[in-house]
Amino acid sequence: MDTARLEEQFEARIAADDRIEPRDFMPDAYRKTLIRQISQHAHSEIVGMLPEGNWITRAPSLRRKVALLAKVQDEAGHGLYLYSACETLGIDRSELLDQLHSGKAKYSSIFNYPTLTWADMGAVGWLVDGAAIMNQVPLCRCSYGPYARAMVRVCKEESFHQRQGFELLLTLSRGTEAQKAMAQDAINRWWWPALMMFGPTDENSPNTARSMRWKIKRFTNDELRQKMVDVCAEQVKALGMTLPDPDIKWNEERGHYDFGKINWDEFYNVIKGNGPCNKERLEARNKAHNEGAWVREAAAAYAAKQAAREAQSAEAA
Ligand code: BYC
Repeated sequence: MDTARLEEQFEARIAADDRIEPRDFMPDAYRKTLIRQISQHAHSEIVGMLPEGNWITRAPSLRRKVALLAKVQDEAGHGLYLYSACETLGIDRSELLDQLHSGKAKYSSIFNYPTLTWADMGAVGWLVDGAAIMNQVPLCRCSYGPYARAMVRVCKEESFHQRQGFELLLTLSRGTEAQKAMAQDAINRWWWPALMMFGPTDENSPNTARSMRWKIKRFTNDELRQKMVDVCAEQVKALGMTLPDPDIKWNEERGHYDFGKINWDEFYNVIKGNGPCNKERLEARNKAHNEGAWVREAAAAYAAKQAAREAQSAEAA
């Protein structure tokens, strides 16, 4: 069948809400954009372990430590499902890791900010995982099967992460004046970077229109950002805290909260590699990868030994 006919069939399947599977025909550009998005997503999960990993040894109680450890372990798992989903598109994991370690690949801007106090564990859970859920629930309906299926489990776990963050902030918000101030300071620092997680405005987003047409993305960056503002503007009231934006105001006509201007210069600066922690994050990932070389070598040697044994017993049989 010629390519034009195959592309026509592909478009018809997308229009019918069919799932595209790894062995199905897909246009090159669809494959490329999925590799781009899924690999950036996988890298984000892996780099995303670092800001929280920073607080595991300093958690204030055993219960908090167990919850934080579980959350960080979940993120490692999410990274692994996502690398596997990406590999179904015909790219090798080692190539993806090289792209991350060399600084060529992007990962979420949010993980280039430092976690300065214990309250940041609450703000990250509430706002960063909150933004992640907002973005990822629609990805469960993504047109590419392996990505959509990976997202189902990821979202269940993200929901637990978000609630642990909110509950942590709620506890601080009922604590001493110093604890309340620490919670408010964390919210102030994480609010704007969390809104930037959704990506550039729709008019400055080169990939959105096509990804929406292919049903990879189901909502635009601005639509999801607005949903996030609407949810958080209400939830912050339960904490007795405020969002650091004097322009947040309910707009009856739009049926949404209006909000202030995002500092897009800051966003582009961070994704270009000049955020507060970009260098530190890449160094930490490179160090972990190099120190893990012996594990990969041992696993490969073991696999080769097993394969040789199996070949021997197959010959003998
Ligand atoms: N940070 O045309 P656009 C997590 C890039 S993991 C850095 O709108 P698209 C979690 C974008 O890649 C969170 N780069 O792109 C983990 C593109 O660059 P390239 C990660 C960004 O793909 C652990 C350019 O800007 N979640 O939540 O249509 C602990 C133009 O953007 C960012 C995902 O990855 C950013 N914030 O839309 C806790 C979800 N935003 O590739 C939590 C899956 C944009 O052209 N990804 N860029 O060089 C997506 O949904 C989409 O890729 C995005 C961007 C909405 C992020």
